[in-house]
Amino acid sequence: MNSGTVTMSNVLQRQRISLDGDWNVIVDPYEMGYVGILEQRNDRGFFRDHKPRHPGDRVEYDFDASPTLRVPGDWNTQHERLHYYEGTVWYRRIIEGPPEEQQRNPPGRVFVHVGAANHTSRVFLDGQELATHVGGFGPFAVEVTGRLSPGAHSLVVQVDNRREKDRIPAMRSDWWNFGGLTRSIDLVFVPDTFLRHAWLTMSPDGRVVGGVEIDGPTAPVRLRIPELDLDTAVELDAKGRFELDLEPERWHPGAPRLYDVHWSCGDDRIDDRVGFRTVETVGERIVINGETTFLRGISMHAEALSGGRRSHGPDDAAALFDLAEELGVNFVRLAHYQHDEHMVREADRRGILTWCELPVYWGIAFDQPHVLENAHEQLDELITRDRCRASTIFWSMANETMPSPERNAFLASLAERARELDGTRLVSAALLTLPTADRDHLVDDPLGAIVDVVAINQYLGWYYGERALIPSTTWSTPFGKPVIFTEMGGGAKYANHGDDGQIWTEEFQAAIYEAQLAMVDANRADAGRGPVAGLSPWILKDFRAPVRVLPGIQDGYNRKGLVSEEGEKKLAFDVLRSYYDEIEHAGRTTPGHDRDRDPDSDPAPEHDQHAGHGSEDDHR
Ligand code: GCB
Repeated sequence: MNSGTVTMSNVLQRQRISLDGDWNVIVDPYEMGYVGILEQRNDRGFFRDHKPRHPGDRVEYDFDASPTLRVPGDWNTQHERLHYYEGTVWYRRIIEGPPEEQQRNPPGRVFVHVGAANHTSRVFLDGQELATHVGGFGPFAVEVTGRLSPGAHSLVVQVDNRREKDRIPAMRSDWWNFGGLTRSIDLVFVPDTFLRHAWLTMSPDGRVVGGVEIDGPTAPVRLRIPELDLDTAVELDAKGRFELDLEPERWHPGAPRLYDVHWSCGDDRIDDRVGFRTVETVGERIVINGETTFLRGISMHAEALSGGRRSHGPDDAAALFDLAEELGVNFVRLAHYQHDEHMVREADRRGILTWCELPVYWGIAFDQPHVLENAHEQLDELITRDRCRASTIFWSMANETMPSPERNAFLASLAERARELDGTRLVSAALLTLPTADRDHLVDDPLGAIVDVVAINQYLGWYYGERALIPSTTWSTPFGKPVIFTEMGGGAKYANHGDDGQIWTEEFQAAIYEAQLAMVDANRADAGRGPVAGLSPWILKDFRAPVRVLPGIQDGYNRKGLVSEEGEKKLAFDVLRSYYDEIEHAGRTTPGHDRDRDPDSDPAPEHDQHAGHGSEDDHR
């Protein structure tokens, strides 16, 4: 699992030198580049970045003469011959030391920070192996303090995206296994003592709570929020947590109030923008800042709006959110793995709620202790990075995992850890549902007892179920918790028109949405009609998936997008937009909006929770 790496939050706010740009690369499908560090074989050991010392010196690689790949970026869409490549690529960049920032007095500390490298990577500086990181979507940092003396230094990162049974995700996923240094990489400069983590958020009861983790000789921590007249020494408990007596204006979906927040600890300074809101469940409703909130959502992959490449950075984030906003959402599901930090920061600025997810997806080796260990590492990276973002209301542990004692224990352990790291947000996981003969679905996956919200993926009208019966379908759980449909939808090729009985047409897809939205409406928790507290249909945009092979229709793309891979809108986009528009405007006057009610004394509206559910056999 990970070694030599640390987590570090607020990196975007820190003094950095970007290492983005062109890196020389060696593609190494047969794993020739890694030999034991003690084996002095300069012909291999690509991490040594060796140059021939004399005319007869045999060195069978040469980074200087090797091609380049852009960082950040996936390799699959940069070179035709790497389109389907799964294996190792060695990245090399020369850094001139010491960077100006390091010439300060005192010099402080330097880290290499990697936004994401899919899937497993090793970091080497001047031929020395410094760290291994496992997990393709989590950020990590490697300390290089004292190693960047004057002159040129070779930074090498080995990135390997093979699918393995004991990786997370494992052997199969319905998305492209983009390899590479897919997010930004930076040198980060901090003083000897610095705040590795510093976060503030609001607990469900409206208290402002937070925590810090100090790295280096300890020093007092101060916090300033000028707009709230706060300038205080922070009193930490034994776990580094604290509470403040503050009543900030609330950050609200659609009205995102953010405050300038300034941290200091010794010589360290961090400036952040932070919002405060409460989120809780009350019976089958999701309540934000005391108001029942119906989640008008959409699911997204981290794929750019054009070109079918892995998305990264602020521009891609802005483009994806522009489109989601056009749809009228107040919520996005960032599926199926940890997205770029720019996404949740953009969501904070726009007032859009987010669901953040781990890639614990299909076929995970739940019985292997080292897999659980890595899931914990990935969870820690996600939560420590984003627990200061008001937009984030869900930590999702998994997607579509089959109940078994090992899986239940694995996910229960993740839920416990998530609540330990951040007890202020909702914990969930998207559950698989399968066809039933009955129109009344009971979802009784034992995980329902652990999560705060029962998230259901269902494909009525697409993989199963008669479209005409969808509107009269009901949903219930034995858990008395909110239900959200984290997936629903169907495929259509953009500009393929026909009647709504013709599969792959825009009309067919739009008709599924019509039927599904009628069902959602008839089961809405905020209107007292059932347990459904929101939805995030599958999916905003057509996305690359090697498992989607139908020629002329799929051609390597999952076609369930509301827009094509180039952002062209299909008919279903408007169907969903109209529904969201309608409920947003109706919502202002529904009795579900209840800022003044006391949630504790206000049970969920009555409905026939267990009526006529199917047999055990209907569910897996
Ligand atoms: C699912 C998965 C998602 C797939 C989708 C589909 O249930 O969670 O990753 O892409 O269905 O299109 O089949």
